[in-house]
Amino acid sequence: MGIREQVATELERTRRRSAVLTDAVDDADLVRQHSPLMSPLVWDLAHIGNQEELWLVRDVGGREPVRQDIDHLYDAFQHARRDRPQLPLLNPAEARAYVATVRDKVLDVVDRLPAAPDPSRRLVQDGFAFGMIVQHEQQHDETMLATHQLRAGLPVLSADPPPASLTPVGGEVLIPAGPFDMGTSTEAWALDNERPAHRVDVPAYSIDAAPVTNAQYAAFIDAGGYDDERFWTPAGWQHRVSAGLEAPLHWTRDGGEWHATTFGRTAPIVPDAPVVHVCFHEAKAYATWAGRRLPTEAEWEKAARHDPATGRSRRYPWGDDDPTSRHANLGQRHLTPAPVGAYPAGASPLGVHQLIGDVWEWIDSDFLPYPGFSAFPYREYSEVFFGGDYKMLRGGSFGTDRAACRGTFRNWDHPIRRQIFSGFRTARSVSPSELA
Ligand code: AVJ
Ligand code: FE
Repeated sequence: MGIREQVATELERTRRRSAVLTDAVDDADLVRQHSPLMSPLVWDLAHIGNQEELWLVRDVGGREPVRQDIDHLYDAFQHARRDRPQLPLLNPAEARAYVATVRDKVLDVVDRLPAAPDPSRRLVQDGFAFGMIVQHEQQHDETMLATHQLRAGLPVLSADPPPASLTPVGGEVLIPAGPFDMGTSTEAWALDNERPAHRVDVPAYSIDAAPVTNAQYAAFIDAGGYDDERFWTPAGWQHRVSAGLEAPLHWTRDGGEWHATTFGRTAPIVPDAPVVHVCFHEAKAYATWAGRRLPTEAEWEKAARHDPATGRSRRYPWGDDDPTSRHANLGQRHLTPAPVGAYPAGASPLGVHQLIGDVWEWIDSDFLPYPGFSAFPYREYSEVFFGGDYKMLRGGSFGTDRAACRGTFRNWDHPIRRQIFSGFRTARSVSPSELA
C-alpha cells in the first residue's frame, strides 16, 4: 500500500470509531458532562476536527482556515475539562458537519502528497503528520470511551467478550542484567517523546509474567491494604484518605462479593482478569504490600522489546509485525481486559504476557525526555508536560487502538487518575548473589 492510501485508510478507520462513540448516545447525552474529569463528548469530537484543521489543513496543506473563530474553544490549554460544558460549543449537528468539512479538505491534501519521499519535508515524511492526527483522534476516542464508562444510564456500547485464558500464566520472569536499546529513531509514526533510540544498561530484575489480577487485588483489599498507612507513600496516603479510596473505581461490594460496573452493566469481578481503574498510588501500595515495587520505564520497555537471542529491540513483544487480534486485546474489540493467558501469541521471548493491550500499566517513573530529545512538531505535545507532575503508563488498554500503541509508546497521567483504563504489574530487583 502506498503512503497516500495508507493514510486515507487509517483516517477513515479512525473516524468510524469516533462515529461509533458519538452516535451511540442522543444529543442531550453528547452535550452533558458525565464527570467533571471529562469533557462533554461533543467537545472531544469538535476538538478532534480542530486539531486536524490546525495541523493538516492549515500547516501541512497551507489552506485557508475553516473556522479560526472557534480555535480558542477547543484549545485544551485554555479551558479545563470541568469548564468546557459552559463554553459556546458547536452543537452536535454543527460538530459533525465541521469534522466532515475538515476531513474532506484533508483527503484532498492527502491526494496531492508527492508520491516520491521528500526528505526536506520532515512533517509529511512517511505520512508522519497524518499519523500523528490519526493517533490524536484515537487517543480522544479512548478518552471518550472512558467518558462512556463514567456515564450513568442504560448500556449503549456492546462488544464480544474477550477471549478465554488459553494457558496458565503467573509468577515472575527474570530479565538478566545488560543493556538494551530504548526508544526509537526509525518507527515512522513514533511521537517526539519516544525518540531517539538510546542504549540503557538495566540491572537484573524480575517482572510479573502478567498484569496483577482482580483476585490478587481483592486479596490486598481483604488484607486491609487500604487501612494500613505503611504500604502507602505520604502523598498516596493523603490521597487515599481525602478521596476516600476503598477499592478500584467502579467496584462495589455485594455481600461478600466484589462486583464491577462496566459500561452500564454490573457483574461479579472476573478473578483472573487484570485489575483496571486503579490510580498510581493504589498500584504502588499494592506492590509495597506484596513486598515488591512497580517497574521503571526502562524495565517495562526491556521486558517488552529486548530479544535476548539477537540483542536487538523489537517493535512489540512478539516481534516486528503489527498487532492482530491474536496478539493483544486492543482497539475496543472488547470492552474489558482479557484474563491472563488469553494471548500466548503476544508474549515476549522470555515469557512476559499481555504487555500490550488489556490495561495501561503504571510505571514508577516521571515523564522526562530521553537523551537527545527534540520537540517535534510542537512543544505542546510532550515537552510542556515534562517534569514531576505525571507518572508514566505503558502498553495500552483494550480501548487503545493499534495505531496509538507500540513497544516504545509513552503515555502519562496524574498519579491520582483512575477513570482511565489503568492497571499495573509489579517487579523487584534481583541481586547478583541471588543469580549465582
Ligand atoms: C498522551 C493521552 C496523555 O489525552 O491528554 C490528546 C494525548 N494530547 N490531545 C491526553 C493528547 C493532546 C494525551 N495523553
Ligand atoms: Fe487533544
